[in-house]
Amino acid sequence: FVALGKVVQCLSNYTFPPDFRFGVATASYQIEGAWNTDGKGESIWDRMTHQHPDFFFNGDVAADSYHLYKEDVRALKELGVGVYRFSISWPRILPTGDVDVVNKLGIAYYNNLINELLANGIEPMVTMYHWDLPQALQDIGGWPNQVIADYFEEYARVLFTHFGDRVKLWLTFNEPLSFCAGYGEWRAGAPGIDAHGIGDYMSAHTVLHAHARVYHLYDNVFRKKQKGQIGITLDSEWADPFDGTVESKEAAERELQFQLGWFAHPIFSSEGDYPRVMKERILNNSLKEGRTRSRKEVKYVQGTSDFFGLNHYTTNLARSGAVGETPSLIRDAGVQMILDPSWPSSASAWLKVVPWGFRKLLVWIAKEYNNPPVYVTENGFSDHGELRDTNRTKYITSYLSELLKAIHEDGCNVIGYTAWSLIDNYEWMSGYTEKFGMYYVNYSDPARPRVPKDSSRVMAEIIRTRQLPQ
Ligand code: BGP
Repeated sequence: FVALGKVVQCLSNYTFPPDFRFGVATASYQIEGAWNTDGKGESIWDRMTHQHPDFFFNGDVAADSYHLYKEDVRALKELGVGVYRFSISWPRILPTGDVDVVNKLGIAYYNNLINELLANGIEPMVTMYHWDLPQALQDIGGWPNQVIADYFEEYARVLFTHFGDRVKLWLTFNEPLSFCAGYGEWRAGAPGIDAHGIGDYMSAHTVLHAHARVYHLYDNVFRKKQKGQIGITLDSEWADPFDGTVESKEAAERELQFQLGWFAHPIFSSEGDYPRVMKERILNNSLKEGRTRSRKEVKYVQGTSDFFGLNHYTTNLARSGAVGETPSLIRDAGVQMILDPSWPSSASAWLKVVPWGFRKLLVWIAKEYNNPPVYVTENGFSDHGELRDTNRTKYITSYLSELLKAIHEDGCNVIGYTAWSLIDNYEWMSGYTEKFGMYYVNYSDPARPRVPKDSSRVMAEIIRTRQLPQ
């Protein structure tokens, strides 16, 4: 540890506030495996990875956490985390997406995991939806179809009923920007359909409504007794102006509104609804073909989050310019995003190490949304699986250093941090080639032991001392 301490320099020596929560994060499809075991239904990721010619990898077995969850908890205990963020697989609980069939063995699996966590003094933080939609619901249209909100509410009711006595930290959705884009043309991912145009905008309507439905359900039926908190995890890069021109500054701001404001503005802003700049640019284009939102709907969604979950990894430079030819979110935004070649890289082409962007984003959120409690639900670094993962350590410590400055110098209300990720897992677009884990998993060993990397020891020390290594 001392040797690693020398590698990371100029880190902030502020301490983490006494009630600041530390943890790590995972997601069901990326770690559980057991894709068709014990009555689990098929998800859109099962279907796509099995059928789409571009996908060579899948999560059929993954880290086999369905069987090895006690190994995960052992690693969590070693890290000393207070919180474990994981997601529940909707089709493992409701194989067809519908409450007609509740899979008892699926309920038992999550009960076991939750109980094992609590027995080890670790608080569960549960994401209800981390992208594995039951295929049966995709067959009726998936997220662009507003009826999916009804199903989501009923699914959430099952979760509150079975787990709400012990789970007090809930996230409805992980990164709606990413999975709604799967119905547009920004980023390939399940359902892997050839969609373009307005599918992403229509999905966003459904997702915001579904989120609010679940928030109100909790308020009306469960909150008094269960006393938990409901949030949503949004993702955003920081967009920094490419140069000093007004156009670039406006482009950077526009990019933040299109990435983060799209979902944050309707829920967290005092104004409600989609960001003004978004509406201006798309009202006569894509959104008109989708559905605009009534005033009643805007009110229904506003204020429906007890905290702001944030996934942040990297930064881009933004400048104004035409992107794409067909109507799409990217074309509507009209921003070209550029990576500075001088920024250190990870194993993922999109992930550059730009710690100062993290602080700027936290300050932007504080200003834009009246300083909400922000829970950083993901942040992490990819490599090829080295045990001496010095670069991951540098990434995590330098980003945490900026987070500390945001708290102590900028007054940002950041309340927790769950790093991505506990273990090497199935990464959506790169399978098992890019690794984010603090624990190594040997995927050619059927026992899949969790082996600590150096970064896990540094993380454990940060959690123990509540300070960065000096
Ligand atoms: C986030 C997801 C995570 C995780 C991470 C790494 O967007 O919420 O599930 O996968 O990104 O990205 P990727 O898997 O695309 O490499």
